[in-house]
Amino acid sequence: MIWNDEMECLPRPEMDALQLQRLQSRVRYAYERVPFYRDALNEAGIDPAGISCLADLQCLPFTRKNDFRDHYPFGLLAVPMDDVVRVHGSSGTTGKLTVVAYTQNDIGLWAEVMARTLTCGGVTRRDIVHIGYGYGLFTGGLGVHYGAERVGATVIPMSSGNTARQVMLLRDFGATAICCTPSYALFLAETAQEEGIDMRQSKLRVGFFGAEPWTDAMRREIEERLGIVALDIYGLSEVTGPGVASECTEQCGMHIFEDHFLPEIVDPTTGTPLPYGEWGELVFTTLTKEALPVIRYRTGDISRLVAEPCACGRTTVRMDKICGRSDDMIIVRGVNIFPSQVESVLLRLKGVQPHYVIIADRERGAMDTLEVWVEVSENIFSDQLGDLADLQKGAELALQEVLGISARVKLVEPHRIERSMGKAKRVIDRRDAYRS
Ligand code: DLL
Repeated sequence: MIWNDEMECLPRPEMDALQLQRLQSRVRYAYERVPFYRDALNEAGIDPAGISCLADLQCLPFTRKNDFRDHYPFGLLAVPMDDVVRVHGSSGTTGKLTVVAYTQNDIGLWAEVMARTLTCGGVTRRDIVHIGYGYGLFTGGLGVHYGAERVGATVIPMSSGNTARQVMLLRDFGATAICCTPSYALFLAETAQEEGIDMRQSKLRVGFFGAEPWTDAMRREIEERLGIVALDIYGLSEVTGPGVASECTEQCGMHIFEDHFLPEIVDPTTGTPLPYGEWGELVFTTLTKEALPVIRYRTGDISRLVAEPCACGRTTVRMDKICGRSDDMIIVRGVNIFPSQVESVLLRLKGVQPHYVIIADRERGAMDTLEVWVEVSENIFSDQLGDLADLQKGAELALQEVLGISARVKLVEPHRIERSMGKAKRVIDRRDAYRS
């Protein structure tokens, strides 16, 4: 089933024409209403009336997270506060909150793209949707909520936390769909197991997971433990929240809702646009948002675009799984490392659990060190010491092969690594202490 087949299956030439018309009008709109965009476009010598083809997008200046921070809290708004009906925010890891705002139409658009997302996984009004994303300033909870209501499903607005109770209610209410971060889905599965509940016997059949990077190996783990189809969903507050792109049940890339969000891939260092198929940083321009239009927003997320049509019938461009954020990447002894590389190695090994943390450190004046802590399964932990030593050695060899540098693996007992209710923190960079 497709929620909006007119837009999601639009032939390419018509989509291009729609995008161009919307781009022209949105850039003019931003220029007229937001001093920041007027200044940036003037400085780049761009007259919005001169945009005549989609390729002209590449001449427009970028917008960055810092621009939001510099105009905190409401300096980038294109409408008066009276027209704003909702505010959300995303804190990131450091610094000020990134504030975003919505008009009534923006909330309607958000519900529409989230309805498309849920329909990508076959959700209908007959479903019961358990929402375990946090409610509040974070866009996850309320974003999914409005989409599920738009579909007409029964919504269980759980938010995050109180995990044992969530497991009980998942079962008692007979939820058929679940939405939360992938790391939290695993925590729910683990908690259910401890309570003696087999989630594979529950009515759950599909999950919508996002808000943090996760690998296909993690997908298989979640699908196996919860007995569901696990889909990847993508979005970010600055562009609207969840609902920018979603996998369908073909599970081969996320369909970007291109009539609202215009994607590009650029070289993360130089900003040069890259062709379809190449990995680089995702950049989005919003085509319809009213309160907070964004032009060429640098997401920091690394992915690639796929143009081939999908077997599901949707014609929209797809984005590959995010392999990391440019600012999540750590450089150890000159080598670039993404947590997703470590995750894909660890989850291939028998006897380890999908709970890990990566620690980069530096002895004063010495070389960088890389350590990976990973939990082992209960039965292995109580096994022979020799087995543990073999497992550790195997993990170190596999990491060396994939990362290209050596990493020390520390096998830790079950539950040693902190569980997250929302976005998991995978990297601890202790070298920060030595940076001035
Ligand atoms: O995380 C919106 C969201 C909520 C998406 C629920 C999906 C589900 P922010 O808090 O602004 O918004 O964080 C956005 O999260 O730039 C990515 O780095 C990361 N992210 C979001 N979805 C995915 C995903 C929400 N599917 C930042 N895979 C983005 C990898 C993701 N990373």
